[in-house]
Amino acid sequence: MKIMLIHPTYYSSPDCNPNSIYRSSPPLGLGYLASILHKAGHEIMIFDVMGRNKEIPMRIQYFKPEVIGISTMTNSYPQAYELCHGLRKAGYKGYIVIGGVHPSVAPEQTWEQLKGVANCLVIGEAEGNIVEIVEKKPTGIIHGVPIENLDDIPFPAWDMFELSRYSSPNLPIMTARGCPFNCIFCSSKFFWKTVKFRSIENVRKELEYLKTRTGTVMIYDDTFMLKKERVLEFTQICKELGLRYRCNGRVNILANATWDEVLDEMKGTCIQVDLGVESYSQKVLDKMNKQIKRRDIVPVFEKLYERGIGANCYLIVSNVGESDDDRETTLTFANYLKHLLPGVRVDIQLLRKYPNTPLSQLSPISQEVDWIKSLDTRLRYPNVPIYLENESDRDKIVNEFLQAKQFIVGW
Ligand code: B12
Ligand code: SF4
Repeated sequence: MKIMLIHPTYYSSPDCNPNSIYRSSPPLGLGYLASILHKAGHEIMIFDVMGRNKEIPMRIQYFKPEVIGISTMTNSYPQAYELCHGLRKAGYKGYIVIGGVHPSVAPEQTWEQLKGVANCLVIGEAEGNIVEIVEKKPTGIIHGVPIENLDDIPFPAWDMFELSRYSSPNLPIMTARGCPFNCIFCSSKFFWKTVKFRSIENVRKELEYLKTRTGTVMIYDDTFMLKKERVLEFTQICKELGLRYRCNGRVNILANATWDEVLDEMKGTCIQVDLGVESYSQKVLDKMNKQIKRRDIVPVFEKLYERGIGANCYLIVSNVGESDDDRETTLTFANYLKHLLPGVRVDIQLLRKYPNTPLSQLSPISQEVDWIKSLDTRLRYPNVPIYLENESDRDKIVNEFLQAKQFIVGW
C-alpha cells in the first residue's frame, strides 16, 4: 500500500514568515514509523514540508497514497490543521491519520477540530500498531501501542528523507525515552509515562549505521546525562567510530564531582551540551520543580568550558512566582554568563502553557485557546499561551523579553 507521511512546516519567526522556517533536522518519529511500515512491505513517501505546501497536491497526484499520516507538535499544529482541511478541500478521499505530541497531549480537543476531515487520531508512541492502523483503518481516537523493548524498534529510515534539505548535516539518535524529572512546563512525564533505555549494544549498531551518513549525531533523549556508565560507553563508541555528538544534561547531575571524569572523557568527542537553567532565582527554580541549585549553575558551565565542550544555556522568563527583581536577576545573569565564558550560547524564552503539563494543572489553560489562532503576534509560536502572574503585566514583560532576545541572545 502507498503511504505518505507528512511533517508540516514549522516556523521560527513571530510572523510565520516563510523565509524563516525550521529546517534543523529530520523528524525522528516519522523516521521510525516509515522504517516499520517499509519493513511490513508498504511503499512510503516522506514529505517534510518546510514551506513547500504548494508541492503537496502534485506529490499526491503522482504518488496516489491510500493513507496519509501527519505528525505534529503543538507549535506546528496550526499548519497541521490547515493541511488536514486543505487535503479534503482538494478532494483527497483516502485515509488520514494524525499523531505526534499535540494530538497525544490534547486528544479530545484536536479530534473535535479534525473529526470531519481526519479518520483517526493516535495518542502516544505508535510503533507497535502503526501497521495495523494503516491496514485496518480504525476510526476515531485510538491509543498507539509502544514497543516495550526499544531494541526491537528498527533504526529510522534516513534513506527515505531528503537529507540535503536540512540546515544541519547532523542526524538524530535517541538512546532512551522519557525523563525522571518533572519540570513544571514539560510534557515529558505525561507523554512517555516512564523512562526506558536501549541497550548500549543496540545503540552501537545504530551509531555504526549513522557513521555511514554523518560525522556528528544529535542526541534527542529528554535527558541524556543520567547514568555515568552509559555516557562513558556512548562516548567510547563514538571515539572508536570517529563520530562527534551533541547532547543535553542537567545542572544538578553535572555539579556532582563524580561526573568530572565523564566530562574528561567527553572532551573532544562531545561538542555541545544543552542545559535547561531556566532561572537565576532559587525561589523560582524551586517553584518550577527544576531540582537544581543556583550556586551550581556557573561552576557547571565552567567545567564544560575548561574542557572545550560547547554549551547552550536555556533560560525562561515570566516564570511562576517570578517578581520583577527575579526577572532582572535572570537577564543580568544571561548577560554575565555570555561575557564570563565566551562561546557559551544563551537563549531566553517566555514560559509557555502546553497541554497536560504540571503548569497547566496549576494554571488552567483558557477554554478560548484553540491551538490554531494566534494569541500574541509579537511572539514566536503565537498559538501557544504564555504564562503571566498578572495579565496586566503582559506588555511590560513581552517588551522586556523582546529586548533581551535582541540585546542578550542575538541568535
Ligand atoms: C528534537 C526536538 C525538537 C527539534 C525538532 C526537530 C525535528 N525536526 O523533529 C527542534 C530543536 C527544532 C525543536 C524545537 C522546539 N521544540 Co522540541 N523537541 C524535540 C524532542 C527533544 C524530540 C522529538 C523527537 O524526535 N521525539 C522522538 C520521537 C520518537 O517521538 P515523536 O516525534 O513524538 O513520535 C512518536 C509519537 O508521537 C508518534 N507519532 C509521531 N508522529 C506521528 C504521526 C502519525 C500519523 C502517528 C500515527 C503517530 C505519530 O509515534 C512516534 C513514534 O513512537 C522533543 C522531546 C521528546 N523527547 O520527544 C521536544 C518537544 C517535541 N519539543 C517541544 C517544544 C515545546 C519545542 C519548542 C517550542 C522549544 C522552544 N521553546 O523553542 C520548539 C518549537 C519548534 C516549532 N517551531 O514548532 C515540546 C513539545 C510540547 C508540545 N505540546 O508540542 C517537546 C515534547 C519537549 C517537551 N517534553 O515538552 N524540538
Ligand atoms: S524539561 Fe527536561 S529535565 Fe525537565 S522534565 Fe522535561 S525533559 Fe525532563
